[in-house]
Amino acid sequence: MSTALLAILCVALIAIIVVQIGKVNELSAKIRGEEEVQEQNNNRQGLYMIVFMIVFLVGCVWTALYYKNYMLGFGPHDAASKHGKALDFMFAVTLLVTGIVFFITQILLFYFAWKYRARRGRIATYIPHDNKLEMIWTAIPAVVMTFLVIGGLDAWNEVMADIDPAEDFTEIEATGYQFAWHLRYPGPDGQLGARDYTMISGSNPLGQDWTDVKNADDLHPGEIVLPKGKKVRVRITARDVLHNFYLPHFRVKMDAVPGMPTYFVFTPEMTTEEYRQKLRDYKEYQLPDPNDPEKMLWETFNYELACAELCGSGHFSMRRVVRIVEEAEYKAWLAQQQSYYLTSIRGTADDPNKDVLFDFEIKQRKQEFNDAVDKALQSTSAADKTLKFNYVNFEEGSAKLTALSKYELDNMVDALNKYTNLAIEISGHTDNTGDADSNQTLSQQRAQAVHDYLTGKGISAGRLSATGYGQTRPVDTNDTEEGAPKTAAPNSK
Ligand SMILES: [Cu+2]
Repeated sequence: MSTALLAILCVALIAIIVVQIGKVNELSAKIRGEEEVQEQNNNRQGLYMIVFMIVFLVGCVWTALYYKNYMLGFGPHDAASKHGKALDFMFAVTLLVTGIVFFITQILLFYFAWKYRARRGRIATYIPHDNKLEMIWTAIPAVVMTFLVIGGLDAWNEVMADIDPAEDFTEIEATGYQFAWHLRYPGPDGQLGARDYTMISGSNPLGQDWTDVKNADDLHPGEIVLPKGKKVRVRITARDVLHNFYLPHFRVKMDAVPGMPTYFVFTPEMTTEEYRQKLRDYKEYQLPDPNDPEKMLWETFNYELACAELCGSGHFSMRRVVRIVEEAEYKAWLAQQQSYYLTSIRGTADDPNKDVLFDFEIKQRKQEFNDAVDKALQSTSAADKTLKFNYVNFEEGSAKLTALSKYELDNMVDALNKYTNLAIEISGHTDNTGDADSNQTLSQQRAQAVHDYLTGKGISAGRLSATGYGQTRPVDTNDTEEGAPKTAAPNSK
């Protein structure tokens, strides 16, 4: 407040001085003659021009140096991606070229104002038109601009180039909505599954088509984690209004438009940790973090994803942390992520594939089963020797096997064919709802159904026995609707 008052007083004072000088000039002009005073005045004004030029240009250089750490590509604001460095370089070249022009024109402007000030006996030259001059000051800027524009186009084409499918790259997807980013990573298959906006629902935020097997392993992580040094292609889209996918440290910025998928390809070149170590050298980052005073600002630094399109009242909350890590750490992180489909959709009412098994599930279940068989054969404990048919089910209140049960039963057939001296007891169980006697009968029928399936596949009946235990020995909490998991207890002969 007091500074502002002081500034106002200074301005007022200067104004008064100028007015007073004017009055003195008027008075002395009357005494010494108008012309002489006018000439002195012109000389003084010319000198002021030169003084102003020096102060102004020195001020320009000083502020540019003083604030250089606030500019992209300088100081702590280094680009963390390959193309980001190219873009920063272009900015620097443009700044240099326009800077040179700026200094030349400013110096000439003030120098001429001084040199050609009015003097006694000097008459101004009148030049109505000069073709040569017109040519020169059109041609030089045109040539310089051409180089800058071509350089810019070249950089643009390089930055916007799509990926060659033969290249090794990671593809992720970011969907903006009010007010967050929903991220999607391809699972082990490396491919993102199909989407359709009409399929968007509470349980299907991205409208993924669950009948597309590529969707089965897709991940929905809460943060962006990417490996250093590998090309990333980001598919960018929006669910409601315009958003903008902005990674300032990587010089990535692209609109997210509903109904019009866009993309951006970039290669992160510094891990978060490396960037922090670099920031450590700058005193503006050697201050305690206001949110975590135990740590310095450079220690708590994170790359971020922001929305760069004012998309509504919660716009600010679209920030997400971006972590760049070494390849090994990335793989470990990826291995921890779980498929959205398998954890949230598979087997629920929203699953259109309830009656089908995916190839990878068949393989995975076979592996699980074979491991259990191997364990049973090696172990002496009764618990290990009891194999549970996790995926054999019956229709409700009946001994009719469901269609999907055959996969696990076929695994059993394979195991029996492989270990020819293996014999098993098939035990049938039910839950304890309903009448004990009928449960007993049902469990016996169900054990028999499994027995019949196996003999139907060529296993000799002599190696199998089937017993119903009713509800007397519940195998586990019956979480299947059919209510009757079966156990098969292999006995080595
Ligand atoms: Cu937004």
